[in-house]
Amino acid sequence: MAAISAPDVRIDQVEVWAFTIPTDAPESDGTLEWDSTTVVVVSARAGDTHGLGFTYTDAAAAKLIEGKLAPLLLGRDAFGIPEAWTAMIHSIRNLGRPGICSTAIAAVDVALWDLKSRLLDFPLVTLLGAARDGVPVYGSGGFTSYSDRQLREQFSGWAEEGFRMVKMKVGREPQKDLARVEAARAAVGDDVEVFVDANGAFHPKQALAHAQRFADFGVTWFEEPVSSDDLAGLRYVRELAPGGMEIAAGEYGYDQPYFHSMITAEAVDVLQADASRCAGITGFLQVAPLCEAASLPLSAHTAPALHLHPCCALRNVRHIEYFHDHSRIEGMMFDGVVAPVDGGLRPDLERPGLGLELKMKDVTDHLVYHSGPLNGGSN
Ligand code: SMN
Ligand code: MG
Repeated sequence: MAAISAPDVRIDQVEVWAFTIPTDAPESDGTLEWDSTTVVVVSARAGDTHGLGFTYTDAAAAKLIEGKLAPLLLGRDAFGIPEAWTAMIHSIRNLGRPGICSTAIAAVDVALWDLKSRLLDFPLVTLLGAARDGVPVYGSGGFTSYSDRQLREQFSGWAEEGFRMVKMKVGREPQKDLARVEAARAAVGDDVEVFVDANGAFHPKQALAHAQRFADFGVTWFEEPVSSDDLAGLRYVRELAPGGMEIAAGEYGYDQPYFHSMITAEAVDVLQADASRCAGITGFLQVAPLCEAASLPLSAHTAPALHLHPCCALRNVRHIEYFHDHSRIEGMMFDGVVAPVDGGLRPDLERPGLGLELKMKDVTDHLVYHSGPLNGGSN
């Protein structure tokens, strides 16, 4: 029997950029304010083919990729993603797995998946194996810094575009939350689900009291009602929250043990994971079976253009968060980003990989770091 062997294709160049993009308005949630978002973009090249990856993080991740991860990749088999991923995870042992290191690995891992599918001329979902042809999205914004008018305009706009779910921030000024949720409900009507995200702003009993009042406006999703570090508090709110209101968390998960702990603590009804944080598509794909084993749905946190293909390869993804900042930035930075239709996203199967190309000239003013082409060393 003839053995099937992969062609010998080696990664021969890596390049890294960081862009810092100002928000289009002041933004805050229950526990943080921000005025810009930094995107780190990686290109991994093998001969004439390049793969593109990105993550939302600090520019320090770009430096880390240049100094620590790129030298590990150069000369390596472009088809051997698990081997490259394992080497990257090993290399940051003494720096700490959560945080910037995992976001840096994420950007590289996404570039490697994109490269592999481009080398084979497949859309990434086809390489992974499609489980579905699209994924519902929920519009996410409703920042605590928004006036009622901004909130209503954003939410009614999404409802008119066909979104069936929208998420708003709560918890900064708790005394204003009920009126804000009431305004949100009025803006979207009765047929659109309203989600709230407190980003850990409440204490457990305070969260529970809010959950009961939010239920009067039909809120069906309460994200991070208390700090995600307080698994017992999350569980308390989950168990006592009104029927029909799901408790969600998981956005600060960088590795499998984190997600496993959240699941075994019975802290959530829906687990969230973010491939741009949990070491890329490779890490994200490892979360789905944990959820399956616990009969929990998985929801992709932010970065819609990054999550679309992997989510179409998974049966148990409930939805993808269509986060205002990221949908705006991805449209600005990349050609090939698909727009939501009828409240969902479908990958463009005419394009290989993730289907994205960097529109460098549109973002060059926001460049804060560039490694230049890296092709030294070999493995
Ligand atoms: C969030 C926090 C930080 C960055 C992006 C999004 C937020 C969410 O908690 O879930 O939308
Ligand atoms: Mg959140």
